[in-house]
Order: sequence, then C-alpha cells, then structure tokens
Amino acid sequence: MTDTFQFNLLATDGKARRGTVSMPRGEIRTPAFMPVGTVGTVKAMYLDQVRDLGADIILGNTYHLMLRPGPERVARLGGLHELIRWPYPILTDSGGFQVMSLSGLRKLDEQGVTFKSHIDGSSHYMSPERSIEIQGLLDSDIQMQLDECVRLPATPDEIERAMEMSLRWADRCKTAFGDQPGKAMFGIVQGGDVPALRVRSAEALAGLNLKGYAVGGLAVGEPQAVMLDMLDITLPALPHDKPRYLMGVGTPDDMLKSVARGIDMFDCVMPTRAGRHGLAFTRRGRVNLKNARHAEDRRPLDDQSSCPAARDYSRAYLHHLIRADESLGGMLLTWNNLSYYQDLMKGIRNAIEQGRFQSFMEETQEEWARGDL
Ligand code: PRF
Repeated sequence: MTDTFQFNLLATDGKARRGTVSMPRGEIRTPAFMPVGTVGTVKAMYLDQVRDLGADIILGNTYHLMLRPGPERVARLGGLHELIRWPYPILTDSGGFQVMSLSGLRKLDEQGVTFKSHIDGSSHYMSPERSIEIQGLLDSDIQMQLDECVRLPATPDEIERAMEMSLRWADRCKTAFGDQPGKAMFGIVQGGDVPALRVRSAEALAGLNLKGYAVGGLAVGEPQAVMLDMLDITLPALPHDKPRYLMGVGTPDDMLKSVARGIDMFDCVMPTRAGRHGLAFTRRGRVNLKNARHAEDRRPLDDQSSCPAARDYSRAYLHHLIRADESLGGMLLTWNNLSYYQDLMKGIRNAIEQGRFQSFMEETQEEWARGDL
C-alpha cells in the first residue's frame, strides 16, 4: 500500500528544490512558508485571507493548545481543523521549544519535561509520548518529535547531551506515532553549532526512516553565517527524497539563502509579529511605519504589490493606526507581510522550475538593497 502522505521532487536548481508534499487534506507546494497560528489563530488575520494569499499549510503549537483550550477539549470539538475552520494541512510543533522559551520553572530529564504554565503558573508534564498523543488529539497532519533545543552560545557538552537525548526521544516519538497513513511525524536535527554533532544527529535520524526531517536549534542567537554553515553540513546527511523543514526561520534573506542550500519548508512569527509592531516587509526592504517620516506621506506602501493593504492605504494612515495602537494597523501590516512572504515563496518556486533561482535571489536582494520607495 502506498502512503497517502507523499513528497515529490518536481525540479532542482543547484541545491534548491521544488516539490510537493501531499496528504489527504491537501498539497503543500515547496519551498513553502507556513504562517504561524500558535493558539489556533494566525494573529490579526481571517483564515480565508491566509488561504487567499497562497498558504497551503499553517502551524499550530502543542504547548499553547495543551494549556488552553486543552487537547481533549479540542478533540471533543471535532479537532483543530474543524474548530478553527481551516480544512487544509496543519503542522504542529511538539512543545519542546516553547516550553524552553515561554514557561516558567521546568525540570527536564530523560522521561520528559515538567513545567509551569505561562498563563496561570499551573504545573504540567510532557513526555515524548504525551506530545504525540496531544498532537493526535489535535488531529495534526504533520507532527513533530519532542526535542530539546539549546540556546546558543552553549558548551559542546551541553549541546551533545541535548542532541543525544533528542535522538532517543525521536525513537520514542516514532514508536508512539506508529503507522498512520496520510500523516507524518518529522524528526528534528539538533547539534547546535558543532559540525560533528549536526552530522551525528542527521545520520541517526535518517536511520529512523521518518517521513520528513526538520533542522532545529538554529536562529537561537548565532550569526546568520553560522546557521548557513550548519545547513551546509547537515543537509547532505539527510535523505534527498524527504522534505526538510527549517524551524522558526526567518527573514526573507534567511529563506532565500536556506532554499539555496536545500530547505523546503519554513515557519516564523516574523511577518505576523513584526506587522503588529509596525514593521512592513516590501520588495524594497523593511519599512518601519512608526517612523515620523510617514506621518504625511499619502503614497501607499507599494503600489505594485498584490496585496490591497499595500496598495490602497496611505503610509500616513498606517502610521496613524500604528501610533494609535489600533488593531486595524496590525491587521493591515500583517496582511501585507504574509502577502509579501507568500509572493516571495511563489517567486522562489517559479525560479527553481525555470532554472534561474540564483539570478532570482540576486535580483531580489538587489531590490532590497535599493531601499524604500
Ligand atoms: N525545536 C522545536 N521547535 C522549534 C525549534 C527547535 O529547535 C526552533 C529553533 N529555531 C524553532 N521552533 N521543536
């Protein structure tokens, strides 16, 4: 029986890859950007808008949803897709990273992690098995193994300990997930900024024959050059015929350079969070709408954008909304930013298909460097 979860490589251009990840709820065109829907909402957006921008998949977070509204409740309500009215693929992060970055007091050992909720201080426990159980209750299409991500800088001993434990947790998550046609559980490469540990992690995960692989533990405080070196070292050790997801990355420039090295999927809060804080991504780089220079600027953000938020509203109005802390400001800039991110991915996919990814990347970077309109 062939699995209904499938990765197809359609074209390559250098190390850049153009493909599809298909599953019963839909097809992801890769390279793909996955908007972050942490608590069951892509903040400040209607999911219809998110879909219309070209998103094939969104991300949800085990950590947040287990605390509120709770996985058993989500299951009783018909699962996450039904609850939030997004019938397309959803990938859920396992919780390991969010426990580290958000929760209070935690105790981590071989069995799992105990932590205090950032909402009400209550105590919770998560093991690799419970993480997979929760992701199953949410009815997630692509589930992630529980891992431990260490912040950089860290000592090689600390990085190695967390990486080896993450490998053992990958094995336990694989067992807990079992055989679920149409769904996937991805492993997560760790190993910090230590090349030998990255290779060890990637090779060991490859040996588990999972349906996809993520690269974790990057964009956690190290320079971009270090992240790119780690990709150069890691990706050749992963199977060519499985999707590769770079977790929590990144800026438009990070994504171009990572696609150039063979990454297929991304997620990041950058376009949504930065939008709510007044920062717009455009084809001419970043524009901070808080800046007083926009106060009487009647021009739109970019009259050539595909997004109404960028074309139909003056910079003066966007500036006013952001300064007045009005929700419409965050809504319009989030819309603009997700539109920019999805259009960039579409440009990347077309360029790879046509064998002109390198020149697409250079032209895109040159436009950013020209500065705002
Ligand atoms: N592990 C998990 N989620 C993540 C990361 C990780 O290392 C990162 C690191 N950039 C973002 N999200 N499980």
